[in-house]
Amino acid sequence: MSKPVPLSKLDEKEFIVPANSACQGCAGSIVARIVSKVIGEDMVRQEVACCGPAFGNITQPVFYGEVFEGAGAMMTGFARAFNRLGRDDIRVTGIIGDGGTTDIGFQGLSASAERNEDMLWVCYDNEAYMNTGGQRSSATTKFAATTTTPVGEFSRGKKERKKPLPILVGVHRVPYMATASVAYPEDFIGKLQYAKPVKGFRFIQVSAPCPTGWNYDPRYSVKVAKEMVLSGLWPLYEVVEGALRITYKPKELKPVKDVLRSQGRFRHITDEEVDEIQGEVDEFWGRLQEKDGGPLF
Ligand SMILES: Cc1ncc(C[n+]2csc(CCOP(=O)(O)OP(=O)(O)O)c2C)c(N)n1
Repeated sequence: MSKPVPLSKLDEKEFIVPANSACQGCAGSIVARIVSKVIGEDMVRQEVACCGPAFGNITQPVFYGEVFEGAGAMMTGFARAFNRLGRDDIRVTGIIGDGGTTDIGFQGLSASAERNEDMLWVCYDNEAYMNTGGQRSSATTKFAATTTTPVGEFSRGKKERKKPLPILVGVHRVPYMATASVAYPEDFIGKLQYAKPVKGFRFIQVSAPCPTGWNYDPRYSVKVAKEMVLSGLWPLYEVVEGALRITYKPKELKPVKDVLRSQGRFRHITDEEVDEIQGEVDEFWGRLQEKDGGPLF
């Protein structure tokens, strides 16, 4: 089980180069910075055609997969090759967007998880295809306005619910699965440190708000991420060998209404639509609490 690790315990060495082409307030770059500091010199990372190559100006070796759907296959190949060379010290680590994870990369993710390949897959979840202009993904929250689900006479934003990817990965019974948030770096660092030496498939999905796609002031990325955790829109939990544990329990969940309306992508939603999301959040949080400390299924 992971334990939160204070920021002060983090290695001072930086791998991410300050000058990069991230948008202002990019939370994905916070993810890349933390992952590279925790995994350190031993990291060889996988990127695909996400925003990652723009914000992840990292000085560790990278193998960049042009093939957007190919992260799982590429990481499998590299993990096995390093293993064959006796280089078990090298951590094959993906820093991959939600489109490259929950949609286009899903078959490779599931196949790698099923084969328990030796890799750490970190999904920075900005809830859309941001690199190509903010199109919806299966990780987009219901009712969000995106460039392919605009709000207008015939559309109320995204029609479908967010895909429950952490649970889907968890049911593969992989050695480690967790959710994390850029607003809770100590929890995130603890999870990375726990996952780092584990052999086999490890997965962390990190909430990484995107001011460009979500339409809020870039200075508030961490605040937005924090409110999502405090409202239950983004619960923090982990599944270790099939056992679930909530890693941060707000005393009482904040109502989702103000949290949603502070993001431009939800500015249009009606009270009924807010109630629908609130109902789903309450139901999921209830289920997590029931399962806390026991098996995921
Ligand atoms: C098979 C395939 N489909 C579509 C694209 C076009 N494409 C490149 S980047 C991208 C969006 C990536 O979204 P995501 O994985 O969520 O990462 P983000 O851009 O948000 O960092 C898309 C659709 C592609 N390169 N390959």
